[in-house]
Amino acid sequence: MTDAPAPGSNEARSLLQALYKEMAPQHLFPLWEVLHALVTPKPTSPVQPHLWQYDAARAHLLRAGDLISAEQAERRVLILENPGMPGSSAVTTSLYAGLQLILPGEVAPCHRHTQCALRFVMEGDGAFTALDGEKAIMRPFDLVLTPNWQWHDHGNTSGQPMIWLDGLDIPTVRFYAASFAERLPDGAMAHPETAPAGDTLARYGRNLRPFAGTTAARRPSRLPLFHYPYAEWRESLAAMARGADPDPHLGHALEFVNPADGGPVMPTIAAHVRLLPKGFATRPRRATDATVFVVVEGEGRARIGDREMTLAPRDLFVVPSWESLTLEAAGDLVLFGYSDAAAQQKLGLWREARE
Ligand code: GTQ
Repeated sequence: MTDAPAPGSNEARSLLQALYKEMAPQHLFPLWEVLHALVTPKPTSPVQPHLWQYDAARAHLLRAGDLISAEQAERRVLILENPGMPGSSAVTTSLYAGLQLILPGEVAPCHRHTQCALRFVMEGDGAFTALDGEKAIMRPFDLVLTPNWQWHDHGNTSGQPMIWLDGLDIPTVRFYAASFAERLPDGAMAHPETAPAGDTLARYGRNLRPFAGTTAARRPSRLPLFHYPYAEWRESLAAMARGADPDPHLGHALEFVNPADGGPVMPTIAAHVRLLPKGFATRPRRATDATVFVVVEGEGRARIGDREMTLAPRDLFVVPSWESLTLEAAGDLVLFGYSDAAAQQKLGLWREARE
């Protein structure tokens, strides 16, 4: 210690390099070499803005449909992988997105897992997701939830192919190393029916709920509702748009809520819809929740940082954390979006900035 060189001198620097080399085999590393990359003054993200044109993705998915059955695949899905995170199967650092195809007559076998999932219907009408043995009949642009550890199977008893967007928190669960998954015992494909389709919507979806502790309280009390039909959310947006000016940063926006607590739809995932009237352009806004969007209706443009994208119906795009987003509606533009805001808000991390 006594004959140590002056800190910052060339001699000290070269001794430090020698120290790093000696420590490395014991898995010890100096924080001061990496601190500024670890604790950054603002978010840095590998996630890149990206747009997937629906028609191109759909063509590939239908080809896969000729080559592998839903049963063989367990889930026949094309992953929307972020170009900034090759090999990750992730669309953002915390979320996954995929397009799932079920052909007429097929079933995707029943399973459950610790990942939370949402389904947003892209095309087709009349297939189902069954949650703990209750079917939700899926119509275009319906939102259906499969919260963690609840049994779910999908099937298509309609006459047309059915495609929906799967949004899951797979990267989040991977981060916590908390993935568990299982199939129904004895190779069973479908969960036995526990309630008629629409039962949960009737009991919990109309500002009503069964008395706690009674036999009528069938669903988990902390997250009862799992089907948010397009016909309902679209009507709410239309009524809003008739009655008031759009918010300058969001347009007319509504978040899907869990009726049990008024919070986001699942512990890790928040979802919303918005309507931008024809000719409206938002002011730039950024937020820490990277968001996956689906164009439900209309045409327009998105500017994400310095990237410009043309939006057409059913296209999908991703906005990274803390990139500024501006949207312009050429005709009435309706978007669905999901993000990890639900998790970030619980952790005290979520921020936004409006210009
Ligand atoms: O339907 O349960 O896209 O478990 C990825 C993993 C869908 C599903 C996906 C899954 C599912």
